[in-house]
Amino acid sequence: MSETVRLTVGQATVRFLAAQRSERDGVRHRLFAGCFGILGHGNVAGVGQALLEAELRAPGELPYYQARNEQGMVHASAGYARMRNRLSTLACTASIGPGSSNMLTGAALATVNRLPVLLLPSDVFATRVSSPVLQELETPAGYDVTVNDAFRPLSRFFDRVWRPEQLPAALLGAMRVLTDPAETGAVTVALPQDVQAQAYDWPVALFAERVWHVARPVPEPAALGRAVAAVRAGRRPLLVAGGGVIYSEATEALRDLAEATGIPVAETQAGKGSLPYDHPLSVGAVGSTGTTAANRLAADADVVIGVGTRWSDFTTASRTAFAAPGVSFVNVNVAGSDSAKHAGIAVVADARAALEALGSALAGWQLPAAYRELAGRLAAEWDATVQQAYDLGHAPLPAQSEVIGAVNEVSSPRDVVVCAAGSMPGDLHKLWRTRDPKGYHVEYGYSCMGYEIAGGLGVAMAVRDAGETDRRVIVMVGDGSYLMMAQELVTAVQERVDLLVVLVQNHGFASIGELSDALGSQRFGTRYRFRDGGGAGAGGRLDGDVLPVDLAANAESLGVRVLRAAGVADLRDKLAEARRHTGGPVLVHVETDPLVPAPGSESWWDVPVAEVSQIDSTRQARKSYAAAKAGQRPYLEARG
Ligand SMILES: Cc1ncc(C[n+]2csc(CCOP(=O)(O)OP(=O)(O)O)c2C)c(N)n1
Ligand SMILES: [Mg+2]
Repeated sequence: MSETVRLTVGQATVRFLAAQRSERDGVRHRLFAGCFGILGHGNVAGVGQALLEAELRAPGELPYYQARNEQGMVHASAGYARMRNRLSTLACTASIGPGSSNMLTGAALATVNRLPVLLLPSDVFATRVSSPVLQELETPAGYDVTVNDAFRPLSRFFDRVWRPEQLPAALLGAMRVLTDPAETGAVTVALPQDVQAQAYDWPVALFAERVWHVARPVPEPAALGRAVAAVRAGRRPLLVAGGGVIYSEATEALRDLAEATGIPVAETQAGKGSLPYDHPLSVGAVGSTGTTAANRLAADADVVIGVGTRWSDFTTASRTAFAAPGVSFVNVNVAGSDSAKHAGIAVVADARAALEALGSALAGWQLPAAYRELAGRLAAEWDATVQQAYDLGHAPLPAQSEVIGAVNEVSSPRDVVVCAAGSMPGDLHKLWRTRDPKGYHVEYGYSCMGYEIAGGLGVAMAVRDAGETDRRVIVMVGDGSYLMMAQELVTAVQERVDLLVVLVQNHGFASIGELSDALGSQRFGTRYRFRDGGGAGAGGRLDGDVLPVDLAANAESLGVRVLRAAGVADLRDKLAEARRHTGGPVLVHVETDPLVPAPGSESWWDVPVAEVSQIDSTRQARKSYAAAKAGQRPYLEARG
């Protein structure tokens, strides 16, 4: 008989999580830096009790962090995981019912962005003795269906532990998926509330330190050979760096390959920072929110080498960015599904391993100097455009590009800018001068309003845990996103986490307003205005006065230090002051003019316009839409 220890399912889960490690390149990390939670009757006496025992028995082994909203705690965990290149994350315990279903949006975000998070939603009684319990979803056609089944399509692994005996296999399966770079995302282990408190005799070996080796799969020689032949045949190749380059810590290998061959490098949102903005072969953002430098090279490229990218519609400009007849793709990706996109040559491998292998195989081969010079010239032109946008001098309120410029210029090279939704992600993609591989953190897989502050909290916790005292985490958030979810500011106050928030107040949705305008929908429903037309109730339109909200006062009321900036010069001073603030979150509030767009990308994004309409502006927009649509390519040409 092997040695056993008697613990509840909750206690066993917590003890197991504390003992997990990840390892890559010989370096070990705690797989779980802690456990976020909001306690309710579903977990207070189960996982909650277990966290109390852990805190008393071995303080710091799996610290408990109290969140304000379950969605927020999943975002924070995803932000943490991204900052740590997916080698470390947090677990999230939620109560049954709404506590659990509040995590669904966070689960989707983590899975879409391929970021590991462990979700432990509580569930209905396994015994069903007193069903229906509070917050139980009763499905007449099947009593084993609960709200937690909604996690199944959003999770890369899902299990429900109806009996203690099932726990070890569920946990081991969960860890494997969390640490697999191709499969990772939200991992959900649902824990019925009675089972959490149930005791069982566990083998002691379940709780031994366990190391999960994060693989760096090498390319298959034949696949590498096909890729090398395609690159050598290219006259105008372009490399597109995605998030995989950063997670794999492949930025040096990328730079070496670019410098040796002269292939210019463009970046997706997740891949921004793969090269410093001023590297001679960096042409910056590509696609719908790209630079004219990257987009002009993309339009003429004959071979496109994607490394660690999912080829989202923003990257391909809805399949219009790569316009040369016969353009072909080489896809380096650790996930087979991504490597097969656009009928490309698939190289299923870790980004760093593949870039190093490509570098060796292409040794001695390089493009003519003229192509390098073209890339450099286009990049310099774009950089001048960026400087103009930084220095616009728009009055009376500044343009958003000036705010981005001020934040960029006041920040230090290792600072991390965090954003997710609104007009800022696109503007940052175009305009932010990234100087460090981890300096740019824009969540644009799910582009989830409300990620900014919660995700930024996770990033700042990761920076703190890594002892990186030379970095500040700067969250850029719009008023719409702030109103969607700002409450994790209180968690930052509680944990004394240094977080610098720049709140850009433009009284509504500048992004969707501009999009609406371009699509003939006249900015309908995108401004935060009183309903006009007299009195309460329907009848009038939302075109009255600006609403009297004061988000700076709101932040102050949560215990945040707040600085109000008036104009760009004052903003610089306030940002410099805010950067010096430590011991908790600080917020700089600035108003901008929502009607000043960022410089154009010479690109497109497919958002369908009404095919029939009584409104002239819509009919006009439909005509332009049809014309742009004609440029769309299927990217289906077969390759040897
Ligand atoms: C949760 C969620 N709901 C809706 C959207 C669609 N959406 C994208 S941007 C945006 C407006 C964002 O407003 P704000 O944060 O003020 O930024 P601004 O557009 O003014 O820059 C909306 C509604 C979204 N991305 N996420
Ligand atoms: Mg706004």
